[in-house]
Amino acid sequence: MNAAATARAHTNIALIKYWGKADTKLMLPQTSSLSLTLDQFYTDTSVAFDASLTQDEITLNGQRLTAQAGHKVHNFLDLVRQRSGQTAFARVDSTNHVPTAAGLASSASAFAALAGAASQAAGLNLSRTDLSRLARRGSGSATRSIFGGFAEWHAGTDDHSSYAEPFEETVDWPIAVVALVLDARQKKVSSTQGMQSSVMTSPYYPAWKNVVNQDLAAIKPAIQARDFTTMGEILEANAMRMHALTLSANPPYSYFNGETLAAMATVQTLREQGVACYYTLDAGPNVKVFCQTPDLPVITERFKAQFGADSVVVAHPGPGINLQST
Ligand code: 2P0
Repeated sequence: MNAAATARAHTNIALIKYWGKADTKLMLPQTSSLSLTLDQFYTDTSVAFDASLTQDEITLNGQRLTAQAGHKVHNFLDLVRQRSGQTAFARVDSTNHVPTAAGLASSASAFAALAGAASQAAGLNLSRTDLSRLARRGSGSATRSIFGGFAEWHAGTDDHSSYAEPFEETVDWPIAVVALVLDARQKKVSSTQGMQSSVMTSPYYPAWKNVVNQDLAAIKPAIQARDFTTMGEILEANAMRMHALTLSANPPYSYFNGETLAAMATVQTLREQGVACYYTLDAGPNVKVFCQTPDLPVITERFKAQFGADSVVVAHPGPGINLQST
């Protein structure tokens, strides 16, 4: 049995969003979702179980985490220990390769990499589907980061039926995502809190569940047909419908700031000028713009002029998880 392993997992951006849990313990979502894994943003994690340790030792970006800061990782390791019979504590060393202070979501790549490295180190040898189920217990969006390219997370109804699978793992389509770093500060309302509030209090939540089913059914053939316009229209509408769940919650909240709105207006202007591009946003103010690679120069120039060169990061479709026993 290998007691140590490393994994690299990339983050992903949802085209059809996950916003709400049906089961907070098992991390079952209210709806299915669909994402694109990105090459520029990833997490490298090594895990070593060591019988001489008296507690889990967790290091993130070179800094040792306190027990409080590391409790999600510790709970996740407990799950791996339960399943594998491994009883030792672990040394976890994790590095996020996200452009400096990008304020982009890292829990997807972090928990996908942790699921891979911890399960491998504990000798579990999981299939990618089982890895996806396990990653889900750490963070919902991590479910999809096991796979490269476009991945769909099937909501399911229990631990077994809730997992992601590739929709198109090798994306032979010259598309890109321009990430605009508008505010790198930590968000005020965490995703977990925000989505729970939307589920419990937004009168629009039942409508959202229907919208997701319709948007998923419509975007999949658009991706397969390489119909960029239809894909873009659906992903942009889906993101705005998700954000309508924040504004319609009680109390209302929002992840937008003034620059978010300015960036969205620029995307609309670019489209009026004939450049096909569409925006999406997660639980924060940073806008991500889907486009086709021939249009990258005009789009990146425009945003660099508006927000500064350091605020513009270009990503392409990325690979699935990479595991190594050490
Ligand atoms: C997504 N987001 O589909 C959605 C869209 C943000 C907006 O999944 O509570 O870190 O750990 O399951 O996965 C971000 O939330 O939340 C997210 P938990 P997670 O990508």
